[in-house]
Amino acid sequence: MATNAEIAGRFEEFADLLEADDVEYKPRAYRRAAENVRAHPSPIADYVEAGDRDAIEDIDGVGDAIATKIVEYVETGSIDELEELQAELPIDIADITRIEGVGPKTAGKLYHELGIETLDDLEAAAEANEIQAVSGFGPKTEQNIRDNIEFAREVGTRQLLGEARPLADDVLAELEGIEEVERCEVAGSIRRWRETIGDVDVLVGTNDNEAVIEQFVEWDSVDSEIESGPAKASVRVGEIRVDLRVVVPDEFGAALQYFTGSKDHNVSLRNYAIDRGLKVNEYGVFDVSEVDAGPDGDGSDSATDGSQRVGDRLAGETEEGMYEALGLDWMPPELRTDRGEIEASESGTLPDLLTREDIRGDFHSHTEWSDGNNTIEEMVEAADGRGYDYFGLADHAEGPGIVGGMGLSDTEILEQVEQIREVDAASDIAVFAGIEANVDADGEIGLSTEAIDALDVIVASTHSALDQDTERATNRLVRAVENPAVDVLGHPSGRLLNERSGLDFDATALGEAAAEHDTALEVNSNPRRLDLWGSAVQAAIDAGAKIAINTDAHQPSTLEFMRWGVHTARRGWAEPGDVINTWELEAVREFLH
Ligand code: DGT
Ligand code: CA
Ligand code: CA
Ligand code: ZN
Repeated sequence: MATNAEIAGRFEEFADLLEADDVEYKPRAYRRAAENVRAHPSPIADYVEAGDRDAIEDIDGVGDAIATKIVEYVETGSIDELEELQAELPIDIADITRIEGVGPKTAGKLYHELGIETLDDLEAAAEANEIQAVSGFGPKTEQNIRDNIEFAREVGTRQLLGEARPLADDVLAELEGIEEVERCEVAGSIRRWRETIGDVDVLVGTNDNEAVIEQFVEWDSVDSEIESGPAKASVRVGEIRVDLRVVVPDEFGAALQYFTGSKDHNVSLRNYAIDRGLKVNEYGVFDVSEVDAGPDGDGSDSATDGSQRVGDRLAGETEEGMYEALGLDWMPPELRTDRGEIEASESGTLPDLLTREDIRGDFHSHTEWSDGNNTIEEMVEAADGRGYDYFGLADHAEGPGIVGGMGLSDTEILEQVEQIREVDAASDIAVFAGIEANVDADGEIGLSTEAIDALDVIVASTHSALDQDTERATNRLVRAVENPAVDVLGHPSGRLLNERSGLDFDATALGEAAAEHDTALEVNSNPRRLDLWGSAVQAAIDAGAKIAINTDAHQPSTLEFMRWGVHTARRGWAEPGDVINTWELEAVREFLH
């Protein structure tokens, strides 16, 4: 059945193709619908199945015409009108528009002028200098296309964590329901909470492979079987590939360690073991000090058969036992990226990572005052319902990168602050009056002194000029962080996963400035952003900076994004004290002051 993400994807493609065809207004309506469909908390296909048309039209931005198309897509797997448009403009529009600076209109023009349909066509035309000859394009545009084509190719193949992880949770629930399954766990990048996922890996410990594999491939949600064998099977669920591996319960811990990766972590761990006369592979930890180093006894990685089970087996049933046999403390999967975790484990200095339960609040959310869907009261009520102690509203201020009329003027900010004060007085939790200001190309934020004085929280974010070089970008972000009015630097790079790479900057330099000026750096938890990300968080914390994990929610349901933000901060070695959302209200007030 079509997922919300797939439905949203169809409308995004629709919007792009209409725009490429120079149609006005409609693309914007389709994009808005796509965004709300993507963020909708329950499966829309269920409404279609139940014939609940009202529930579909209740989704913001979905009217009669779009609802009809949603029903058509869920029931038939395609939308006639979209297919006609695709026939008229046979462009791989999602691929081509992933190149920064190439939007749907440009893609349409390149198709009409040069017959470009695919990324390959585009690359060939750029190499042959054909693009700069088209009117409205120049050598700079052409060079930009050459520079970005590889990024565009690479990102098309990975899924967002926010889309893949809920599926992985469903797979686990399904496997747990199979009687012959003794143990099961996700592995691979999904267990490490990487922000994008190549495929979903799951592992089962059982004494009856056949029964488990049979029931797995027959699961209702499976769209097609890719392959299956005696100890593994791969299926496709929607756009996501799921790899199942099946092992005996006694080797579950070893397999879990191996298939969790990362590959770099495993390579370092193997070398660490070899130095100590041990061998680690997907079957266990073995003492090979008494074993002749045969052709396969050298700790090589070709763990494919029983010849890998050599020497005395010291561990393998549990993952904790695997690390223990190597003289190491168990490491949370988020840390397994080969950025010093093995050394820290050996010396007993692994971080005491923050958890979901440590979070007491959120500093960055939106209401209908700008582009959010709900009132101030509704957002605060939802935050209260999550058990938070404090909650910050930060609607968009007007400024560079913000659609005209959507952001708040200084006067409107003062009006909104008054309303927020009223809601705060009537509410059980502390409500911060905030704003999301816009960092211009030079790092200035352009708010009036009156507005700055009236506000509790100023989140400053970049929404424009995202193609600056590293030096300029770093200077700009440092300048914003140095501004005494700024409390939090919002989504520092401005990247959109699978869409644009955003600013490249020096995370250590930024972290040092943030530490010096008491400005927190945001981990924006929106699964399309996850900005900052693991390595940048780690560099910032090492430089002494504090982190704020924010959902940037535009409706109550996306306060749930906190899950992605917390795990991303954990990938950056964040301990509770590093993250201001874990602090008590008084400490937070002082930090914001
Ligand atoms: P992905 O799927 O691209 O997001 O990334 P992973 O990390 O899930 O990679 P995947 O699915 O190819 O393999 C799952 C795990 O299996 C990986 O994290 C570590 C382990 N693994 C796979 N290939 C190798 C290898 O050649 N050497 C070692 N040491 N481990 C490997
Ligand atoms: Ca994987
Ligand atoms: Ca895999
Ligand atoms: Zn925002």
